[in-house]
Amino acid sequence: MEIVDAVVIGAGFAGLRALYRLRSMGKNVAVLEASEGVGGVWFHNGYPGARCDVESYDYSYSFSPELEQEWRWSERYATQPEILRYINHVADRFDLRKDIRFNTFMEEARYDEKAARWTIRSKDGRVWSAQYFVMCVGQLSSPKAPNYPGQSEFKGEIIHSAVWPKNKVEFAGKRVAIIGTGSSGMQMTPIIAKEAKHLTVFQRTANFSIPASNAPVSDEEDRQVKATYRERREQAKNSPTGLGFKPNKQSALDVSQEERDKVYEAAWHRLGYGFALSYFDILLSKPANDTAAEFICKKIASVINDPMVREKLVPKGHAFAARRPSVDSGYFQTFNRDNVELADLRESPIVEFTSEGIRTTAKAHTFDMIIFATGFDAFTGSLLKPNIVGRAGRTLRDKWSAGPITQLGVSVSEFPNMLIVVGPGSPSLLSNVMVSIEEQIDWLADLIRHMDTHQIVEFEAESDAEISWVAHVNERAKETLYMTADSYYNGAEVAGKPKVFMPYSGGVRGYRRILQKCAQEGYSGFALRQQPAALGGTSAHIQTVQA
Ligand code: N01
Repeated sequence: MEIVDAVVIGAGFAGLRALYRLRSMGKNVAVLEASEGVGGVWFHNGYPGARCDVESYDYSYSFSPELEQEWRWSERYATQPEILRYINHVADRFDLRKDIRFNTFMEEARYDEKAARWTIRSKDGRVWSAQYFVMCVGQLSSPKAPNYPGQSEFKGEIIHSAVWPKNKVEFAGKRVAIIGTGSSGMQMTPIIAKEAKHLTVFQRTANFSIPASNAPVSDEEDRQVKATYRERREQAKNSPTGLGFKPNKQSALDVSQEERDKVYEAAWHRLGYGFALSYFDILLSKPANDTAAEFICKKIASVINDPMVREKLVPKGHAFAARRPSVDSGYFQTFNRDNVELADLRESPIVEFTSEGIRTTAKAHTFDMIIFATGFDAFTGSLLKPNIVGRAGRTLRDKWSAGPITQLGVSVSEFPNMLIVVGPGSPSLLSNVMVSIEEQIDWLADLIRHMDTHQIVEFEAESDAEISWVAHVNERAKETLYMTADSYYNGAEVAGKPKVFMPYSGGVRGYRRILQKCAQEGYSGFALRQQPAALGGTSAHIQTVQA
């Protein structure tokens, strides 16, 4: 058994940041990572065209000014290989690998109530004992794939976008199918279309998308960003989504159509995902949203030649950004190519896979390769995969059977000394996740320092506090249009999953204030004990003023 202060699960952006921060506090940390490399979702999602939809300079760590200055991003939106190079550079530069146990899948974590420690077991039988158990497993890390009748009969290759092979996948001369038109499907479509003999894209829901307007980063831009990086970071931290866009305080309904179209036109060419912030009420009011949706639909329609294909590709039936919109590079234009076909799954669902391909209610398609771009069991998938056992044998699966319950998105009652980074109940996927990761980890580190200072051995979310937090998360979600559409934000992506809103929609700035207030109040909503509760310890709140 390896005895450490903290076990961190996952060596993606969150896991490495947690390791760096805890180690700098003198903690002995072991990071358990299921794969053989760092990067998390960026390690696995190596499909062609994979790139970030947050600008490179903002989708990067802010904790080291030296790192900020020495790293040179080559494009406005970095590709997956460049992001993977970056995170590998971080791992090497800060000598993080020595504390990462690769090829180590955490199968079980069990809380020892008397010792106030977690016992963590890997699939291959190794054991760790730690005071703190930190889940940095990501929100989009548990891929989901359909299971159609006859799937195992297919003679060709089946690949999932989120488990992309490390060797180069050849498309030349092949008849390829892509199932799924979320960000992954939309990003890979234009690239595969250029190489493949024939490409069929199976669409269930037509998705909104904004052009990426990607471009190389010039030396002058790089110099400008680096000269003002601190201000840029502050702006990101203080923006609603962590993306740095200044919110427009105007309503979309308070301006003339002419003025609105000008604003939308500018946003269309520059903002990507930030288009949703063109007016403050786009995600709050359906009539305001309709103005944005109408503009986007016209733009999409204008680049598709075939009227029948156009009709199918133009999004309908859900509000813009109520489901995660994509940021694409020529997705819609790709359907003007002779070798590309759109298969509408609402009109003609898949009946079965055959040895030759896919049979829908309309026709039998022949393929050499089928790609599932069907997404993830989001937010809770990876948190519920291992068997996590808290107080009195209570499992997290059982506790969350009706949906995730957390105190501030970071902690769960009955699971003392367990911390979750960018999980459900926090801004997570509704924010620039890098801002959220750094913010939460710094807060968790301060909590641990507070515990050390005051000889506290056990913290635990209070049950009343987490009930209030879940109610608050739901109240904030009800103010928005998020619950008007089925999406992975609300558990609709997996059949049978509880239909509850997962992330916190109150914005990163509002969320940070709540975290800060909690800390200033001596971690209100948490029991802090100098003896484990199992040995009679009671909560001892010691108020501090955070720097
Ligand atoms: O997954 P998705 P994704 N039969 O869930 C369809 C991030 N990301 O991997 O919409 C047929 O969005 C499903 O159809 P429907 C980003 O946050 C970021 O594309 O449910 N189709 C949908 O079209 C993104 O939001 C980047 O009707 C099925 C698609 O598969 C998130 O990851 C790049 C199906 C799944 O879309 C997930 O994106 C890539 C079935 N049985 C991803 N099941 C960046 O740029 C599902 N679908 C940073």
